[in-house]
Amino acid sequence: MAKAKRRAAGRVARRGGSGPKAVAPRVAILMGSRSDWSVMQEAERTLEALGIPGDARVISAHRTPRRLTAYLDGAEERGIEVIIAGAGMAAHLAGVVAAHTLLPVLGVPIGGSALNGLDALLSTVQMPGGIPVATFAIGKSGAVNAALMAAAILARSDPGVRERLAKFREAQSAAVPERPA
Ligand code: RP5
Repeated sequence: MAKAKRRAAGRVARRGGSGPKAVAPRVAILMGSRSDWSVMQEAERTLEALGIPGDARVISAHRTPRRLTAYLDGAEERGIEVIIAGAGMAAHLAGVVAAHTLLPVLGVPIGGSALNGLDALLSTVQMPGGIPVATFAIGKSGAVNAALMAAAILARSDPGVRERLAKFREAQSAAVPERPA
């Protein structure tokens, strides 16, 4: 489906309404557990700041495998363009998601485990050749950067997102003081 048509078709998909805020999500924010939300919320907040509708879901590769395949079936047709997947411990979520889709998958390792997220980092980043997962920093920095990368991907074909991303960078630079005190 053409991009403009897809967006128009999905405009009522979110919140099931037809009001001005009912916009089809373009970025999926998946997480292996509700306990990941405090980290993954940073991805949602960052996307919101850039005016990009996200769709946050708890989907576990091992606890809810059917939910995973059901969500990914037709995700592209529903208007999803990028998938962010965050998980902790033996974090196979991003890899399994990537195996089910041709959409770009951005992996966020979640910390808080006995190994402080090193387990999740290695599980996410060490994909064997053939199924790529772009992997970000452990925790909130990774969630923010995954959202910014999603925006950069969308910005290639969306001048509005590109402009908002440029403004975000400008504001970020302006907020850095020249002197420490
Ligand atoms: C992973 O196991 C989740 O992504 C989470 O980070 C971790 C622990 O999950 P809970 O036991 O807190 O649900 O699958």
